[in-house]
Amino acid sequence: MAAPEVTHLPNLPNDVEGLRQSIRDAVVRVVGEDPRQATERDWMEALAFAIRERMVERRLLTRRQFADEDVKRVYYLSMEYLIGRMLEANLRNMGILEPARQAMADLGVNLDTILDLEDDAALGNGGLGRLAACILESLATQGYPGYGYGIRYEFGMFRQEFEPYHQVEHPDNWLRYGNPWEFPRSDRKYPIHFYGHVVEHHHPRGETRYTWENGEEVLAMAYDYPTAGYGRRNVNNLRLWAAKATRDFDLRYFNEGDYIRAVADKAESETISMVLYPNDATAIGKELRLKQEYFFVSASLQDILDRHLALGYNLDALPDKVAIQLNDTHPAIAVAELMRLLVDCHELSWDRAWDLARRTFAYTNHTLMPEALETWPVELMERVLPRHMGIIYQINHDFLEQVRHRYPGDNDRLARLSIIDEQNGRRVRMAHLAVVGSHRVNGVAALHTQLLQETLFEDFYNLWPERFVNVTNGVTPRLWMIQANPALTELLGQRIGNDWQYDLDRLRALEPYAHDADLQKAFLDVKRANKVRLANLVRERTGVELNPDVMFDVQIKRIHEYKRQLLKLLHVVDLYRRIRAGEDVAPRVVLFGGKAAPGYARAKGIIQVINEVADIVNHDPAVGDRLKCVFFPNYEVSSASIIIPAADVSEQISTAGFEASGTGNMKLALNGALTIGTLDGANIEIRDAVGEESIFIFGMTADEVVEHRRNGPNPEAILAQQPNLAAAVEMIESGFFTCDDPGTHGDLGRYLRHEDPFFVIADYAAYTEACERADTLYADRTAWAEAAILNVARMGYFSIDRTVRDYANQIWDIIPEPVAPSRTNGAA
Ligand code: GPW
Repeated sequence: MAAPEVTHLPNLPNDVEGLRQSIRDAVVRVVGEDPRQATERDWMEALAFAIRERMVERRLLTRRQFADEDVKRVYYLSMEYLIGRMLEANLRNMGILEPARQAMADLGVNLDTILDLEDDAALGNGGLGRLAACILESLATQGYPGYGYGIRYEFGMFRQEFEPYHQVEHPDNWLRYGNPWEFPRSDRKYPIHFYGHVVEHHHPRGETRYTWENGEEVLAMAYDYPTAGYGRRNVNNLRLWAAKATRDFDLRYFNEGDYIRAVADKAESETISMVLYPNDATAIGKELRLKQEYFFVSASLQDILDRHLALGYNLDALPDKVAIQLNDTHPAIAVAELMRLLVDCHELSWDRAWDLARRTFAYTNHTLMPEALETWPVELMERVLPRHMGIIYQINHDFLEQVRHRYPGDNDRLARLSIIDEQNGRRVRMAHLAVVGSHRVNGVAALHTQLLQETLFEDFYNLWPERFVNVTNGVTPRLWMIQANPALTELLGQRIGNDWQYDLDRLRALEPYAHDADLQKAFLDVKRANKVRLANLVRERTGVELNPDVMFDVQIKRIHEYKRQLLKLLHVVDLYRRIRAGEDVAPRVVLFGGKAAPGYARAKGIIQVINEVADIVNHDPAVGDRLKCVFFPNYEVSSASIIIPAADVSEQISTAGFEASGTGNMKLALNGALTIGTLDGANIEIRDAVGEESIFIFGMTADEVVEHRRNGPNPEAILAQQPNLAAAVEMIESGFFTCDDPGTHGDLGRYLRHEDPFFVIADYAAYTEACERADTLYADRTAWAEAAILNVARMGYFSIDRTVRDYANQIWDIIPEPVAPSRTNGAA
């Protein structure tokens, strides 16, 4: 037992006076500046340091308690965490936002100015990465022992600029001022092996053993980000890995005197964690990507096993003490890596290891789209990860034996189920590896899980129906309501108290007041104030002036053909043409936001044409306030939290069957926007929750889309029957909006007339009809307010806290462990 002096934790004060002292000291001791000369950025850094020392203290208390209580832990493995800014979130979740505001004011600094200086931590592309960030926040808030593992990319999601219409990508150098939130752990390093070859060692009695020899090694070094729960003392940890060269590199060429080559090689080996691939829902297929995946998976599993053993458990207890969630197939190589660690390094028998691995892993699927499904050429896998290729063959062999036994003679089924795709030049199907190696597989919305069972994983579902479960996505109300929408938060507090902050279902208490005229007025006032706030930001970023009394119609998400930004754009062009023709149309502001993957030409073309249309529409004096179109540049988490509370209408118009869930749909509806949407992803569950009166559903269902495709779609025939739509398409292809590059819009016309792979043309009439229903309701302010209030009141189900409880109960088998107000420390 260590002396009390050694086990003591500092227990820093959280009142205004205590904070002020910490901040003032940090300017000198950490930033190294004279408080008399400190800049705003110096104060920001000092404040961050004052918070982080309080966070780490609670982190240690949390860890002590988890160790004392022998808890089961969950580890979330994700290539992406789309966190956004951390300062305000950490202040709020630590419960010191208001004292810190006061302390800063005492020091002569305005907190809001400081908050705006911070760069987003954008270590993700979109929905998948943001979901991971929400899940970590909820794990901490609910007191679950849950940890994130990922990559500390030096460069996150690129910064988007328009020059002037097309997207240009700039590197996101988010670490250029250093990062006060991270704790570099140079004592936590693991070797990661690539290339080389495998040597077999035959034993007369017992199993053949394998060693992986030669090749290259790089080190994975841990950087820890404490993650605070809201309204609790629990602080969990997100551990991100950075690549560091081994000492090997120092020795390799220095002896031969090739100093420059040695340093260059060293730098090259550290590129593994340099940059996030900016592709959303598309497999990348590059060797460096495979190395990134293996790099962070191997480091995380080595760390997990080290902790497990250090806590005194034996390996047979692994599934009882550890759950590992694979966020899509990006970390699916973990199945083979855990087998390697257990069999080759810890010398377990194959069968014992397999039983442990399968009971430990679970896999979340986030898409059905074939281009997003990762498969690696066998030849590449063999070269980069030779031992893993051997392990995958063994897993596949055992698995197919089982299938043969169950379905004798069914060779087609064997080929369909095999982890190796023999059709397309031999590739490893990572989704199959993940399903075979997990005890649970989940989709992220009811429709998505159903389609997984009926299509992509049909054969697996027939084999193991009990393995498949649904866990519908959710969003954290701390960021997406309390932080993003303080005005509505305040109003809710006045009307129904603050319990909803911990239990979002309690928003239902608002229902009885939906037709209360005072509440309706207050609700509309809040929305208008949020629209003014957004209009100010839009003016600053784009120069476009928006009228806050007009409907704000918002489509914010990655640019993808299946998400159908073109459907919204056709509507804009249609309205514009009709306004010019003297027709009276309901006024609206249409706001787009989102990035295109740099190599996705069609998506970049969509951005360009939207910008070109916007430029013409916004400068046409015949239009005035009746139509404005804005492409908000560099849409990211921090701008989302200004845009979402200001939306009247939420566009969720993907072709049915393609959006696994969506989570923007949830954030917007929670903030009182009414959804115009297809019966896709979680839109269906949102409709079931909010009721038909608070949502505008339109278009083909997933079944009808399949049927429509089978019948051979004919967009030209539809255009011939719809003069408004035809006129809009003609206006675009005629070059009316062409500003930059003549001819590009002709190509877009051909695309819509002859390809239209996501049925924009076929759904257009139904879509505009839904928009008109929204216009009619919007014109009746009382009816709109009532529908919007009911919408908010009924969104409780879409809290990430419910999502996380579903994972905890159905998949992880873990329970909350709230940290008791100071035990070990004797603090208040
Ligand atoms: F393709 N999603 C995403 F499934 O944001 F891997 N990026 C991705 O690479 C993939 C999925 C992947 C999204 C889904 O498109 C969206 O529908 C879902 O709400 C979100 O993941 C979170 O589940």
